[in-house]
Amino acid sequence: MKPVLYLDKRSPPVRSVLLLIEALGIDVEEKFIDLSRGEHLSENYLEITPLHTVPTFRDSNVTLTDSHAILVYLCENYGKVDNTLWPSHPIERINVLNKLFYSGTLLFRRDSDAIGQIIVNKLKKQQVAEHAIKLEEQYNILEEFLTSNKFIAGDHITIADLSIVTIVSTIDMIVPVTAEKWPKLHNWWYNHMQKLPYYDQANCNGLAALKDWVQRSTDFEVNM
Ligand SMILES: N[C@@H](CCC(=O)N[C@@H](CS)C(=O)NCC(=O)O)C(=O)O
Repeated sequence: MKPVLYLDKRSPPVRSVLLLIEALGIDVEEKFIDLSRGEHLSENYLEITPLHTVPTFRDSNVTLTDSHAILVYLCENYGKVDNTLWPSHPIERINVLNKLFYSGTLLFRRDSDAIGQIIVNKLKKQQVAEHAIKLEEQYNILEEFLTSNKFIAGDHITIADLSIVTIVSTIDMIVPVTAEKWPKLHNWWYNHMQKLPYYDQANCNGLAALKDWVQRSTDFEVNM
């Protein structure tokens, strides 16, 4: 039986899993959970995950409810032995894990605070600007990471890059990533991540749909 991915492609964590699925060529069954219609709160979905979040991934004997765990699981179970997206060397691996935790606990939190409140509370321009300050701080942090390393967790692309790029591309609708202010981050995103052969397919459709949703919720001019 194929593994099942419960998803709404507007979600950045979902899109990071889709990037990896494309990168590894994994065949999954997609089940759409429409967040805008509240399907994540339905009784059926709550039985699958009490967290009522997407993505959720189900394989023969596991149900995983966190994108970072899913990324690791897919590499370990569906990746090639020499899969550099999830390096085998212990130091390289812990560096990737460290950045995945940053992505999940801080970067995504800032992103979802801003986007979630715009959508739910219909924030006005001035209130969005307050979030922008915190988002810029995250770009500064990422700029630091990319000053020490060419990629987020080392000298080559890993699942940490796949996790973070979907969030950066989402935040960009509020604070555009400019080459003047964040040259390394800009270069990483435009010249490396956007050039991945599976980037458009896995990230761009869901991102465009999220931008539409956000634009309909605020008077702030979203960067399309
Ligand atoms: N840490 C989780 C976060 C997942 C998450 O919060 N997803 C959001 C969409 S971006 C969601 O499903 N929100 C619905 C809710 O919280 O009820 C992950 O990375 O998978």
